Amino acid sequence: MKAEHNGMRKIIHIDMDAFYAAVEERDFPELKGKPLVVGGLPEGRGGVVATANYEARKFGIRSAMSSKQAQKLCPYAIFVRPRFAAYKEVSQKIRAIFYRYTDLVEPLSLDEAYLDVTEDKLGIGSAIAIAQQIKQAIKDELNLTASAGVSINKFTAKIASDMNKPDGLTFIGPSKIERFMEKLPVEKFFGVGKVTADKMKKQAIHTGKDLKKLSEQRLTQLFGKSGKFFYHIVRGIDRREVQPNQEIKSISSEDTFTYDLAKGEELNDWLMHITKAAFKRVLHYEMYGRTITLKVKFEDFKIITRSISFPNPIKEVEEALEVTEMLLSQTDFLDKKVRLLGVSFSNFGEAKPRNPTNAGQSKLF
Ligand code: DCP
Ligand code: MG
Repeated sequence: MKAEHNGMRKIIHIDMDAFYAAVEERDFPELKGKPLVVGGLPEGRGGVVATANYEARKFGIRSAMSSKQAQKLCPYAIFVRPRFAAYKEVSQKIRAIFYRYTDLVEPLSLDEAYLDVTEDKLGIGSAIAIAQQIKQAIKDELNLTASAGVSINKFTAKIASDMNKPDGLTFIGPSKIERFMEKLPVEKFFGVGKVTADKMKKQAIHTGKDLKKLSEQRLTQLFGKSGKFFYHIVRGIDRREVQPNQEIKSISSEDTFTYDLAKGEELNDWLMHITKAAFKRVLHYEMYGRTITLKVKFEDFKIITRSISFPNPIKEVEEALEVTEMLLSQTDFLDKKVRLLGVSFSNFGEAKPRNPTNAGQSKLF
């Protein structure tokens, strides 16, 4: 058992404000104060909005909306393409700030993380003070703003961080938590999508207060495993722990075929397709491995893997395609057909020399 203070944890949820857009405004100050959309350009087909700054949101522009619709809502909005490398760099820097206070950091995305500061590294003690310091460091060192939620569990910390955006700091303490949950509309509950929300409304469940009237058994009956979670969460109980950074060890893609394939042309086409899909992920994460592994599952369900490592990371898709083709051609099929092919990239060591656990100790930026 980990030491806990009266069993009460101190959890912070941090979420950057209008993240991609804020980085663009910071790096290109001429964009400041104008409605800004980061995402596909409206003239390009199928473009979607990744995010919009708060000026653009006034017009109703939201993430995941088509760029076309966004342009209709605000014809004067400025559209810029995302610069993932820049966002990733900021993300690493905010994480380095978090690690100054605790190693229990669970990133949820580039701009969002849970921190367990029940026992903080600097002995500050107050989770609110830590959240303030983190926000200040993000402002001073990165010229960006974040919103923080402070509470005794992940669920309420996350809800809290969203309550006073942008640049907010919201504390939901233990004495307020149950009343807070009673007022909360069911849509805001973790795991409640549109379907579940509709189902709840049919049962006259609109808020936490309504949920609280139902027994654990009834909730489980209605909503399965989530029902149990709802029963506890509405009473302010969420025991999910902050899971420290699960480092990505490999990036892969695989496909099971609808019918088994023999060695030959079609298999090579699939291999090319799967290699490209895996490499697309590599580009997304910008994590270049030095090892490529080919996985082959045969019709008798036997799995073999073949890999090859290089002194330098694989940075080009052509290189990856050449390697996987070679690995496949060297594989002995023993006359068996193939059910599945997979390609993975690993061994990111060289590409990521920075160690996040000590990155926060000194001023890196
Ligand atoms: N994002 C995306 N596509 C989505 C949602 C988000 O590409 N459908 C990207 C762009 C966002 C970033 O992820 O900047 C973070 O997502 P958030 O939901 O935290 O949104 P923002 O940080 O942009 O705004 P907010 O101030 O509401 O947190
Ligand atoms: Mg955000």
